[in-house]
Formats: sequence, structure tokens, C-alpha cells
Amino acid sequence: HAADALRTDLMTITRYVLNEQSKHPESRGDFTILLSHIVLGCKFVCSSVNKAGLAKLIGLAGETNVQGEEQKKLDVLSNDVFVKALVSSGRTCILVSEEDEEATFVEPALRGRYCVVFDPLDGSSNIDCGVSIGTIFGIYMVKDFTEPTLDQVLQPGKNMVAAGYCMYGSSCTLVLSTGSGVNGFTLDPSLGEFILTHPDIKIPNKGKIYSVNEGNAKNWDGPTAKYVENCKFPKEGSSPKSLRYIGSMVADVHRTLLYGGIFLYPADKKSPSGKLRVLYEVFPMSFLMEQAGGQAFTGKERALDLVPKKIHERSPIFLGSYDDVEEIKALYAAEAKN
Ligand code: P6P
Repeated sequence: HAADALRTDLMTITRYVLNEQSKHPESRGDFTILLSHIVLGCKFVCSSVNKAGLAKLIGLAGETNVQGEEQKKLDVLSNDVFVKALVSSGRTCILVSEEDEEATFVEPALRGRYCVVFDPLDGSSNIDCGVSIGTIFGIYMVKDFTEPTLDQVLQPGKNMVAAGYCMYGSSCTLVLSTGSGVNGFTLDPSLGEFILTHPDIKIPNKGKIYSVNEGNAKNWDGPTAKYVENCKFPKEGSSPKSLRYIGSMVADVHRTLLYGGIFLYPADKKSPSGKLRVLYEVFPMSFLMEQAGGQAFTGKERALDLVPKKIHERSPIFLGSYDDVEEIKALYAAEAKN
């Protein structure tokens, strides 16, 4: 009967969020409505990414499609879908997207209390070779949304009320935290529903994997170089870590979250602030890592304490298993002392 109960007592993402909402009697369901629009965007992108290979095969992507229209690149298409879904939800006032130079200020009639920062299709250069890619999002809640201003999104990541990503790979997995732990949901295409498959994800305290682009090694600073050296040539008695680097942040972070270990995109001489964007890559992934019992560090401070000054600002990031990040924090602290 247990198996039957599991099969028939479907915990969908909507039901999960409604359960969460019931813990906040004051909430009027705005977040649930907002999330349902984000989920709609993810379902659209999942279906488009799955067809992308085929579309390319029959010449739809990149050139003109059967109607002779210029076929939009998948990341531009995904961005359009997310912006339209979020605006039409009537629950947002400011949107920041990796695809748009300027923030979107929602028209007064459709304004709501949430600001959403997102990368609609992170890692999209990997589509053609079939490597997993993803959507990353973070959500801030504002008190006064009548006259939205940019400083309402230039907030430290610790002020986010929710964050998550949706990974488009062998399956479509949405990982979400609303501030009380991390849960993973897998899309059941036959139902068109995200079903809870990874309840209460906790990252192992220590892992056996490090994840970094070793091709940048000649430009790393001392602490990063020393840390990676320790991963490869550990002190007597312990075994080296394995290197796993996919080059798609959602895939590398999802593996780190489930298996443990550390993901690094350090600063280097060429890019003193690293490559990854604070608002819609660093903050959401750091939020999830802390909620899962791990941590996230910029080389100078706790990542979620950072206060961004610009919406597309970058930051170095070291995130993952608590003990692994502690080791690189100690190396940066030692350098700061010298
Ligand atoms: P590099 C993909 O382009 C991306 O933004 C992230 O998804 C990924 O972690 C990173 O860049 C990879 O960068 O410099 O190692 O190719």
C-alpha cells in the first residue's frame, strides 16, 4: 500500500508551495501565483530545448522557420517567454534578466510585490552538443511596489525570499528553496506536472570532487592555486579529489548539491571579478547551498552578504560542501594576514 500511496498521493510543486503558504496565514497566495508562472516558463523552455536538436536538424533553428520568420535563438525565445509570463502574473514590479541590458519595470496596472532576477537559459552555448543547461532565478519581496526603483533589486542575496533553478537534461528537474530547506521536483511529461522526487536535499559536509576550469590556472591568485594544488596533491594519507567540470553552471552546481564537493569560479588576472553574475547566478546558487547545509564564499566574504551596485555585476564564487569551502576560506584568510 505504501507504494500505491506514493503513486497516488502526488506531491506536485504547486501543492508543495500551497503547503508552505499555509504556514504564513498572512500571505494571500501571491507567491504561489508567481511561482506557477515561473513553472510555466520552465515547462516551455524544457519542451523547446528538447526540440532544439530536432529543430536544427530540420533547419528551423538559426535560419528562417516555415513561416519564413527569422527563428529566434533559444535563449532569446526563453527570455521572451519568462518576461511575458512574469509580467502577466501581475505579481512582479521589477525584472532583471541576463538577456536584457536594462531592468524591466512592470507597468502600474500589473505591478506586484516581487522582484525576479533570472538567467533564462544559462549555458546555452552547450545546447548543440546536448549538455544540460538551465534556468536560474532568485526572488526578492518589496514592501512598497507603487514606485519601483532599482535599489529594490540591488539587495544582498540574504534578502531573497526564494531561489531555484530548472535543469534541462536527461530529465527536467526544478530545485527550489523558499527559505526552509531545498526540494527537487522532476517534470512528469505525461502529467505536465513537477513531482517531488528529492525531498529536503542536504549537501554532504565534505565531498570528493572539485569543479573548476583548470584552463584558467595560470591566471589564478595564490589561495585558489594553493587550494587546487591541495585537491590534486593532498597531504599524506588522504586521496586526491576528482575533477568534474561540465562548463554549465546549473549542471555543475546540481552535481555538487547532490554528491558534495566544491564548485569554483575564481577571480583571475584577466577577470578580477570572476565571470559569474551576482544577482542571477551567484546569489540563487549560494542561497540554495546554504539552505542545503553548505556555504558560499566570494574570496572576501559570505556570498549572500555581498551588496551589488549594478544589476549585471560579477563576483568570484566558491560554493558547496561546508568543510570544503572552509578550507579555501582559511587560505584566503591566511593571505589577508600576510
Ligand atoms: P568557462 C556558461 O557560459 C557559464 O555562464 C556558466 O554556466 C558556466 O559555469 C561558466 O559560464 C563556464 O565558464 O569560462 O569555464 O567556459
